[in-house]
Amino acid sequence: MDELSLSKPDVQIALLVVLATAFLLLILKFVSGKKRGNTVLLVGPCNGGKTTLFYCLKDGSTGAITVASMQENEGWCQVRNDKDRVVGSVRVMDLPGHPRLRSKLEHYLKNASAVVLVIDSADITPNKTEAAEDLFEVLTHPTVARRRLPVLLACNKSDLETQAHSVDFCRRTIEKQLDAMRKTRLALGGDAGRAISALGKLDKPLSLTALRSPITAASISAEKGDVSEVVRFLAKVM
Ligand SMILES: Nc1nc2c(ncn2[C@@H]2O[C@H](COP(=O)(O)OP(=O)(O)OP(=O)(O)O)[C@@H](O)[C@H]2O)c(=O)[nH]1
Ligand SMILES: [Mg+2]
Repeated sequence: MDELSLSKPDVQIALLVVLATAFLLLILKFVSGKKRGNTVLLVGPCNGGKTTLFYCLKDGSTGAITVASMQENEGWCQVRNDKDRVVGSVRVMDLPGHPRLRSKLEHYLKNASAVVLVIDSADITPNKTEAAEDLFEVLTHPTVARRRLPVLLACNKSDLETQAHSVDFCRRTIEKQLDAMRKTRLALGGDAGRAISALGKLDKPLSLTALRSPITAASISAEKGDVSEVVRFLAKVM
């Protein structure tokens, strides 16, 4: 009886320690899983309009004269609400689309809070491979997959009315290409370290709207300053 009453507090303390440790571990897991970087990345194939969009977001300029980027542009963009009131600012980085400079994407994704994939909606068919490759790199990046970073597919150049494809067409084109790419990459087996499971179950056709990282698509015209969908996206991820 004596022995039992002596050991009771010890058991209680031990239980408390175990519970407190489990609780702390749970909190740590939650915090590290949700922790995001602080930069929104503009990525996508050459000529999609990333730099034009960057300057439009940064200083509201439209029709900026650009040349193919050889290095990143970085700046803070003010975010406005629907009533045009400034509600904060977001760090935005415009990455060059040139395939030789694309390796930098891997590095910047570690500190990204969200990604905007900018594509030329008038020229999506010849650029679908590059666009899908970029999306593959983004979505299967271990950090992106773990943090479930939001992605916006910005279908740019909507002002080219007769040539620009619809958002739905662009999304489906990239979806198909990404599906084919994941099969090929898996068959080749060269994707060690990539979170392929982030692209959904293999026995089902890939669907961009049903992935772990939420993907939205919008029609924009960076040249004409019609970028409200991007601003709305920035406000959400701020
Ligand atoms: N019609 C139209 N042209 C645009 C639009 N946005 C960009 N452009 C043009 O598309 C071309 C490429 O734009 P950039 O912003 O340099 O493209 P980028 O994605 O930064 O290209 P890289 O730096 O090579 O990766 C330029 O001639 C722009 O003027 C748009 O919304 N509408
Ligand atoms: Mg550029």
